[in-house]
Amino acid sequence: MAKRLETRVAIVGAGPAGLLLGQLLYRAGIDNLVLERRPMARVLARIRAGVLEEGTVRLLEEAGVADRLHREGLVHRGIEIAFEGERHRVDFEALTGRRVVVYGQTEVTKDLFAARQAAGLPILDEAADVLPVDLESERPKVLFRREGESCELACEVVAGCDGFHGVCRSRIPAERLRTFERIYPFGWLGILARARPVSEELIYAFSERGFALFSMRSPTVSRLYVQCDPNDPVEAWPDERVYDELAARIGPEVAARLERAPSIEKSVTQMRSFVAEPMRWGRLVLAGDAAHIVPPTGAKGLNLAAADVGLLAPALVALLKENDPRPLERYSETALARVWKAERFSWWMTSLLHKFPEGDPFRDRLQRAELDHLFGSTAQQTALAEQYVGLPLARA
Ligand code: RFL
Ligand code: PHB
Repeated sequence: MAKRLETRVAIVGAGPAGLLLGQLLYRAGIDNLVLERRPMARVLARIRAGVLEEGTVRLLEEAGVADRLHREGLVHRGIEIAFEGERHRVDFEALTGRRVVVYGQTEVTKDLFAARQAAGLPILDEAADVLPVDLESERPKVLFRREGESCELACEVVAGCDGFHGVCRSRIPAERLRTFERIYPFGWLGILARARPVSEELIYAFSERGFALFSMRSPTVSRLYVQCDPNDPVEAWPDERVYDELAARIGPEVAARLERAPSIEKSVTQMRSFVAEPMRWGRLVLAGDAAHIVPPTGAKGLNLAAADVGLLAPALVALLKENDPRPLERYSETALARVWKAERFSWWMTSLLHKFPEGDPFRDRLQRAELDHLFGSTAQQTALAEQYVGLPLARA
């Protein structure tokens, strides 16, 4: 006999998408339950994104979890792009009147988790064999196993916030699901280190040796990335090699300020673009990485997840409190229109700033021309800036 549980919205995944959705629904008075495959301590320790758009910050405010973000987040008014020893600033504030905030996804997740705990709302972590069923009915269920018990969670909507490797997307019948994918021939090796950032702003560097990114988490913690082979094991990148590459790719002036502190985290990320359509099927909705992936160059992944949730939460409120299914019926189309623009931007930033290993001289010349054009053109810089700070959030 399975243990029976009940809620209005079953949220699969306790990443930023799932936790933010849970918090927005809770504040709207809608009961929800979060199921997570990993131990929560593991989820809370992940080091990922670092840049928040203003729209993401607004959603975190709406969710009531922005106090620490306002205290500790670093407001950034622009970025620098380095090429052949020269740095060019893209001034977001002058070009768009807007800014971004540097505040780690790890901290966002911690803040959301703390708020959920303070409200006494459930997260069932270490949930195994999670399987949403009956998604075409108005009473779907999520089956799972936990602490040796079979469980059955009855609900009205299943929110698939279970990331790229989750189970929810695969519950859309293959003949209804269309996917689009591009895998890039490189990855990012990222380290976190207790070292003062080399600059107050992020520096994206392109060089013949490949891409490098100088980011941060605080005035005393640096987050640094170098383009690498996507199959490189982290062991191939001892700290000395990482720092040597960072230095070689940025040039001597900035390299002189690089503090070679031991890394406290190190990982390799494969670069991928991916979109699944549609983002709703029956009473299953997808949000965040469960529906789409971008390469991290444009800092869009977490922000896209938040934008989906910003659209989804009011659509679920309309359905579950006002009995109006129309915003939810429009959710997929509305979300995808914005998703594809962020996909295009992330692909463009990635293509602009990485060394493509195939050795296509025509492509290489175009890339240089594009960088040269960007540095000399206010119009092109404005296009970059307005997408980096974030396109307007849609309403369903
Ligand atoms: P997550 O964070 O992957 O969370 C999904 C959760 O679902 C759980 N799960 C399951 N639970 C139950 N049953 C199952 N069958 C399950 N399968 C999976 C997982 O354990 C997990 O806890 O997805 P979410 O919430 O959609 O959030 C998306 C973001 O995490 C992601 O887009 C960003 O991290 C991407 N990203 C960046 N985004 C930005 O906006 N700005 C950045 O600067 C940025 N930098 C980055 C990044 C991602 C990176 N990596 C490592 C992929 C830099 C890096 C290096
Ligand atoms: C980060 O700080 O982790 C970061 C910043 C900007 C990006 C990607 C990652 O484009």
